[in-house]
Amino acid sequence: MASKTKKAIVDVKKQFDAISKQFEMVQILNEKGEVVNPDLMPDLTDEQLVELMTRMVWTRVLDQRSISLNRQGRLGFYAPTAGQEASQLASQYALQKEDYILPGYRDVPQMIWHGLPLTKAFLFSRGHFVGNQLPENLHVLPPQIIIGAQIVQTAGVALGLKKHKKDAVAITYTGDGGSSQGDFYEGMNFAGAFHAPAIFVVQNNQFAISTPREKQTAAPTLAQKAAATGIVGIQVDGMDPLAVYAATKFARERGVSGEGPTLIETMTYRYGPHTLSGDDPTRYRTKELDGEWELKDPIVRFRAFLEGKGLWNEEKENEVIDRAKEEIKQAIKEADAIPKQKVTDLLKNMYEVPTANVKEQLAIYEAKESK
Ligand SMILES: Cc1ncc(C[n+]2csc(CCOP(=O)(O)OP(=O)(O)O)c2C)c(N)n1
Ligand SMILES: [Mg+2]
Repeated sequence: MASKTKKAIVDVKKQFDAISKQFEMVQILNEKGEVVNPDLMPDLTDEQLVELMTRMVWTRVLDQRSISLNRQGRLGFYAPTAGQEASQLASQYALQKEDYILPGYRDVPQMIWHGLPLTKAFLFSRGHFVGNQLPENLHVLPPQIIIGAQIVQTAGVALGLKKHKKDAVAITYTGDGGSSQGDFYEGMNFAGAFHAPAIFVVQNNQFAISTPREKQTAAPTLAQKAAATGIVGIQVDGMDPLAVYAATKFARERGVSGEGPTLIETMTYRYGPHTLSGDDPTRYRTKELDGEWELKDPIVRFRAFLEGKGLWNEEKENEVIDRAKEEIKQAIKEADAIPKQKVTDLLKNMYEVPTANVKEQLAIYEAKESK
């Protein structure tokens, strides 16, 4: 029932409109590869622009090859990444080596470009413990499977960086679905309260498995979820590598200069299924929707932009594709050469000091494996 007061206690439309206005999507490069927001153009050199494109093309090949290898039974868990290259790689490109990445299961490409050997990525996919033994100087954590858990962990890592006076940030990635989790708010709230140098990237690929973004939350944008915890929120075109790079660079600078955390919502799309474990996107997405997003493709628009500057051509792209295929072949070979995981390997990796029952099981499996 409408109340009988002379004036509404709040102008609902005005409030919602005012909020929406503040979180309008930032774009620098449009779908045709034209610069539409020159004031925000990041100061990347020609070499850096080419490097970013190279990484995106290389990673698209990795995605295609990973899907084939999975179907041949040569890889295990795999969450496709095609469509999300700008969101994933342009944000990582704005980081420094000393920054920590706390990835989700779809974020293996950022780990690779931060320095994870590809062989390790393949071993992770196979569930092999060596895949989670990360090089000491590599500032990444293993991919998080529990939705949203990495947000809380990122708040902690970022606070640690601040307390140790490091010139670095902790960046984490989650999905649109992840932004509906309790951990998401807790982590952002904590990081906000302590002005911790954290960057929360919400890769809004429009679906949490089969659940559309609209059914996840009543909030018109995910970026505005930052406001309630007193942190800055930005929505960017996640298919635009320049916008993603500029937003992440801005967030990093804020973080290291003590201004606190930033939330970046990247508007993106995954072309493939959720994972390769039986998901069928044709049951919850239309061809029309897929088609709309394919027109926004990050590689297509960046290619057009770079070709316009005389920095890219078909020959260059083919070289990158061939190199990627060769490096992938080599890394799979190396992964195949690692001895198969034994039950005792798993048990030995449970605790630094095994508990009594783990010791007991170790003895049983050592006996079995020695036969
Ligand atoms: C706490 C928790 N609940 C449920 C799941 C099962 N689950 C795995 S992926 C997923 C959807 C996540 O969607 P989103 O955050 O949008 O990320 P995307 O896969 O689209 O990148 C769910 C519900 C889980 N892994 N963890
Ligand atoms: Mg999603």
